[in-house]
Amino acid sequence: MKKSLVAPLLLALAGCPGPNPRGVEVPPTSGAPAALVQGQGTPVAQTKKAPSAEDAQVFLVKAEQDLLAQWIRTERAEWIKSTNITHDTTQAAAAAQEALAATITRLAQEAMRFRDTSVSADLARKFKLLRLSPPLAAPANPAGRAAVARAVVTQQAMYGKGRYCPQGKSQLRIRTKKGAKRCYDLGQLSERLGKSRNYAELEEIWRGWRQVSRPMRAHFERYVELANQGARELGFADAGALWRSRFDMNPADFEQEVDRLWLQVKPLYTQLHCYARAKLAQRYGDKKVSSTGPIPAHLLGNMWAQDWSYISDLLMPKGRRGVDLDGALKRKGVDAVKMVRYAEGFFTSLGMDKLPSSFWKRSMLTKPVGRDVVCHASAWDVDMVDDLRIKMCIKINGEDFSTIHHELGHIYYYHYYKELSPLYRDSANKGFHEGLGDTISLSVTSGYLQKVGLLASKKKVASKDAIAPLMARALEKVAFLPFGILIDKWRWDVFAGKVKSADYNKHWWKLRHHYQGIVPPTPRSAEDFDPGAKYHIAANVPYARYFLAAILQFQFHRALCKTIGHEGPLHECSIYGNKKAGARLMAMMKLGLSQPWPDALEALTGERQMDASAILGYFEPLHQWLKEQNKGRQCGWK
Ligand code: X8Z
Ligand code: ZN
Repeated sequence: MKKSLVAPLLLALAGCPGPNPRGVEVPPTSGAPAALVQGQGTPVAQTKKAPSAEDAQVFLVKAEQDLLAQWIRTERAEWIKSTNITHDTTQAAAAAQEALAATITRLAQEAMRFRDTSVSADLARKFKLLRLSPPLAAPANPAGRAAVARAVVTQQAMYGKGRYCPQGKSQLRIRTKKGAKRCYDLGQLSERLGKSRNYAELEEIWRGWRQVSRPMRAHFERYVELANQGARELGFADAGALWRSRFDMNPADFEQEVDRLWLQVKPLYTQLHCYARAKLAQRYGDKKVSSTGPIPAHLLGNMWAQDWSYISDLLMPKGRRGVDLDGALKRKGVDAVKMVRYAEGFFTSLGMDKLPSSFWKRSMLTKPVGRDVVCHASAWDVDMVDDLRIKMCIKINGEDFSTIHHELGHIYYYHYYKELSPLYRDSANKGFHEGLGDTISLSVTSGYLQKVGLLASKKKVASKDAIAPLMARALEKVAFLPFGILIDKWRWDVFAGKVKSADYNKHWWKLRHHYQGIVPPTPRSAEDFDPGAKYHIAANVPYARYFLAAILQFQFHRALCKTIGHEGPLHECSIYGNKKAGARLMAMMKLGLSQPWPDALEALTGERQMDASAILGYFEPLHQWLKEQNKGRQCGWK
C-alpha cells in the first residue's frame, strides 16, 4: 500500500503492493511543468518575479520531504487499521489519509507557480508524477475530501469484517468449534468453495459471501461521485481517465493497448474455457452446465472464478497428475514462517539481500485470533526505506506458497529502489510491481522443488509430459486473464458515467459474461453489489496492473531464461541460483520509476513493447492439446 501524491485517497493503496501509483507519462526533455498541474485550481503565492529553475528545484526537494513524512504517517495508520480493524483505528486511518490529501492539494497548488519555468527533464518528470499519482483524487474541499476517505475506509472495513451467517436451513458443511456462532469469514468460505463438489453447497457459499457487499453500494456511489470531482479538479475527464494516464500514453491509447493484449490471448482462454466447461458438465450434468453457454460462476473453485486451480482434480487429463505441493508442504511440516523462508531463499539465491530482521518481527504472517484484520495479502514499505513487511493469513498450501513469492516481489522492489528520490520509489508501471514476484513463481518448477527438497528427487520429468504442469499453470494464469481485464473495464465505465447505480450489478454481469463466459448461479438484482465482493473494488485498488503483470511476467521469464542459456520448454526453466538473472532483475528494480517503463522493459528483456507472444509461446503445447480435446465441441458461449 502506499502513498500517493495528489489529493488522494490513498486508502486505496492499502493493500496490494503498496506503492502509490505514481504516474508515468513520458516527460518532455525540458520545459514548463505548467502542463502538469493544469486544472489544479487557483495558483497561490504568485510572486512578481518569475521563479527560476533553481526555485523549482528547491520547491521539489521540500515537497518530496513533506510527502515522505506524510506517506510514512499514513502508512503506519493504515498498517495499524489493517491488522486490527476497529472503530478507532478506522477513524485514525481516515484522518491520516485526509491529512495526506491536504498536503498533496497544497503542493499541487504551489506547483502552479512554476508553470512557466523551464526545467530539466528530471524535474519535469517529477512535477508530472506529482500530479498523476493518486489512485483516486479527492476533491480539494475539506468536506468532500473527508467524505471520500470515509466511503473507502468504510467499504474496506465492511470487506475485512465480512461474515456470512446462514439463516435457517443451510447446506454448509464447514466445521466450526462446538457452540461457536455459525458465521463464516472469507477464508473459511473460500476454502470450502475450493473443496466442495456439492452444487447446492457451492451455490450457498457463493451467494453468502455476496451478502457482505450488498450494503456497500450506497458508499460506492458516493465514492464515484467524489473521486470524479477530484479527478476533474486535476484536469482529467474522470477518475478512470486519471488511472489510465499512468502508463506513458494517453488514456484512450492505454485502453486500446489493453484490448490489443486481450485479443492476443483470447483464443487460448476460449480453448481452456471450452475444455473446462465440458469437464464440469460431466461432473454436474448438462442441465446445470450447458455445453454451449457460459459456466455457472460458483463451480470454478474460486470465489471470483479468477483462478481455477482448486478444480484441477476435475480438469487434469486422466492418468496425468500435477505436483501435489499442498501435500508436500504438509508432509514436511512446513509452517508459515518456513514458507516465507523458502521464498526468501529463492531471492537470495539470485544474489539478492536477505530480508531485514525487522521484516520477521513486524510482518503479520498468520490470522490473529480475536481481532478483525484485512486478510487479503499485501506487502508494505512503511518508512520507504527498509521497514518492510507483509500482511497475510497464510495457509499451508501451494496457492499461498505462490502468493508469498508474489509479495516478496513487492518487498524486493521496495528494497532495490530505496536509494532513489522519493517520487521515483515505485516500479516502472504498476504491472512491473505486480509481475516481479510472479516471475519468480514461474521458476518454481518441479525441478526447483526437488532441488530444495520439497519434492522427492525422481527422474527428470520428460517434456512429453508437459500437459500436466502446463495445465496446472494455466488454471492459475490463463483463467485469470479475462478477470484481470474486466474489473477495471467495469470501473472505467462507472467512472465515465456510462452506468447508473441501479445498473451497477447488471453491467458487472454483462462484462463477466462477455469476458469470462460465466453467469451467476442465482438471479441477481439491482440491490446486489457483486463487484464489492472483490477486495480491490471495496478497497479502491486499480486492477489493470494485474492483467499487465500476467502478460509481463512471461516476457520477463522468457528473457531471463534466455539470459541463463536455458534450452528446452520454458515451463521447465528455473532461474533459481543464477546470479546473472538476479543481476538483471536488480538492475531493473533499481531504475524504479525514474524512467518511462519501455526503458525498464528494455533493460530486462531487450523489448520495448508489452507483448503476449511470451505467454502464448509458453502455453503453446497445451493450446494445441486443448484444441485436440475440444474437437467436435462448439467453443465460445452465447
Ligand atoms: O491482490 C493480489 C495480491 C496482492 S497485490 C495478493 N493479487 C490479485 C488478486 O488477488 O485478485 C494477485 C493476483 C491478482
Ligand atoms: Zn501484488
